[in-house]
Amino acid sequence: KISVTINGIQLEVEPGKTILEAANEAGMIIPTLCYHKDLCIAGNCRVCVVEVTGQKRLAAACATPCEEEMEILTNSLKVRNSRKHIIELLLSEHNADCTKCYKNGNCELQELASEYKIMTQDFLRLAPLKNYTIDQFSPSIIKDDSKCIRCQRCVRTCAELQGVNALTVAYKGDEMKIATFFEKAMNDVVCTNCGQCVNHCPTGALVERNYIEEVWDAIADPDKHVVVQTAPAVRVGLGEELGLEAGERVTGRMVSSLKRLGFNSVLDTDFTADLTIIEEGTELLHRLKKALAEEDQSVKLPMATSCSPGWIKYIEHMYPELLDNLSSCKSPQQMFGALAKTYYAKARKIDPDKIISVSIMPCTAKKFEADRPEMHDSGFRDVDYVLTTRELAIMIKQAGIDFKKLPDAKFDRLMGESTGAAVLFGATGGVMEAALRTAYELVTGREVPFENLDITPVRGMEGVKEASVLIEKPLDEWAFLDGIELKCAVAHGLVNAKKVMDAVKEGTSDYHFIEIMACPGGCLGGGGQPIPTNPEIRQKRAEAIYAEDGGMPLRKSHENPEVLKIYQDFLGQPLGEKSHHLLHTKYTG
Ligand code: HC0
Repeated sequence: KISVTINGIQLEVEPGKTILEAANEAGMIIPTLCYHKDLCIAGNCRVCVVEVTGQKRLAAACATPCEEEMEILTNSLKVRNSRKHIIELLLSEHNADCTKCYKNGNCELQELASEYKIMTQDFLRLAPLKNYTIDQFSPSIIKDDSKCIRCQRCVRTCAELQGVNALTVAYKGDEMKIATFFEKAMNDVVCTNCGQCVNHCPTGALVERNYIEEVWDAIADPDKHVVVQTAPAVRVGLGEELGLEAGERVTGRMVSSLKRLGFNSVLDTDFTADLTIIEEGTELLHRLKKALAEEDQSVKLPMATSCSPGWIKYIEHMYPELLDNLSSCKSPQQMFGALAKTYYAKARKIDPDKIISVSIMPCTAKKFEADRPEMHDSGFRDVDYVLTTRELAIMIKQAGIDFKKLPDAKFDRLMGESTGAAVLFGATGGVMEAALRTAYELVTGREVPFENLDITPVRGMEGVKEASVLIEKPLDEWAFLDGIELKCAVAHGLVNAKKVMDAVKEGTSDYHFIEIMACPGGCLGGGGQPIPTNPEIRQKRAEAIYAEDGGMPLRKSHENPEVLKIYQDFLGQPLGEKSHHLLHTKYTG
């Protein structure tokens, strides 16, 4: 350990710790803007400057490691004045129409301006706003350059977490801006709509395209029947946006709030997550049979999950030659949408034309997915509006609902019943774990050989995880699998997806099944989740997902009674004609 003094207090810190980390751990808060725990250090905003005794220039706390005997002041007059000037300069180039900004009340620059009581206009006329662009062409993301402070968090996010590089720094000096390739619209470049840039932006420069008013209008229309589905990861994130601790499970209160908002039926994406496992698991077994027992070379392995729309857009852009490796299953959101206007409409005797289908997702790419031309198999647009976890929280606040005091409520039926396997979808490795619980049992007639059904090798935050399950003594139908070690890989964050897909492309992978989720941590770390999202918060949400699974009476998708019922009453059999039409698709890039 090394010894440093911060604001007169002597501290022992680990070598390599930055001044920012050491101060924060000791309860001394230093403001930041360009810094984010998920990203490499940039040190470009200078808001975190501190005074180091003996040094003429102020140092950026985020980028300066502690040194033995260092004496640091985080709140001297020089520091305060300097910080204030920096904030004033940032504001001078910022379109500070705060009351009309979507990020009003949740903007880091606004918070700093408020803390430092920036009331002068010293710089406001020196740097008038230049011509700027507001890009509203994407169904998921709005990019407003007038709000950008050029901290480059979005650029680092897109490069480091996602390896997509849709955003970059263009031009120099006061012309400098964050731009796409040739300044095209986000919708026309390699952007996957994952929204990680939105989640990491400190201001209103990158926000989700919101559909709050459209949903209020639908709820108010007496001629419409508005159904809402909630994604697995929303129940472990929503509370944060409403004053609760990270990782607090709020499933019952979330359902209660949706009922109070006026939705006609509050249903669960988890139901179709269970259904996905039946369809996808069956598809995997069929592929294995063709490839291994019939030696059909046309069958592509490994089969890759297809439920994360950011991942789908990524493979379309980056590995179009591997599109046949994707499972043909639509995502649970889209399966739900197609069934809401067919199966549900029929069973509840409602004209599908009158159904408005809304989904609450931790994801901005889900807005893009619902907008895809492939997603009209019910004869209508299958999912009408997608709201993020954050948008739902806004509606709850607008409605004057005191979320903390809400009683728990239960999902409605049909399409509201689910198992623990389905909720796992919200965490990286969850689809794999759910699929293995079912596929192993279908093949062998026995439960998957992991204690308490917890397939721990696919859990955790490692970028790429591997697991294998030895199949022994399968049922007669699956005899060809006897002695086969089923090999699986799980990747989250597109930078990790690249590692797995490069191996698949080069033919050096021997996996049978891979799960890829676009966002770090899986959906629980989605671009539509509460801000901030960072490694500790993702960890807490993941623990909540596993606790939710552990507490469910049913924990295997094939045991979901409503899933059994839909096959009996409507779909017939997995991969049958109706399933094929409503629940499967082919992405062609
Ligand atoms: Fe996900 Fe999903 S698990 S993608 O992360 O598969 O967004 O939560 O809703 O559709 O179920 C997101 C989360 C979903 C879907 C499910 C899958």
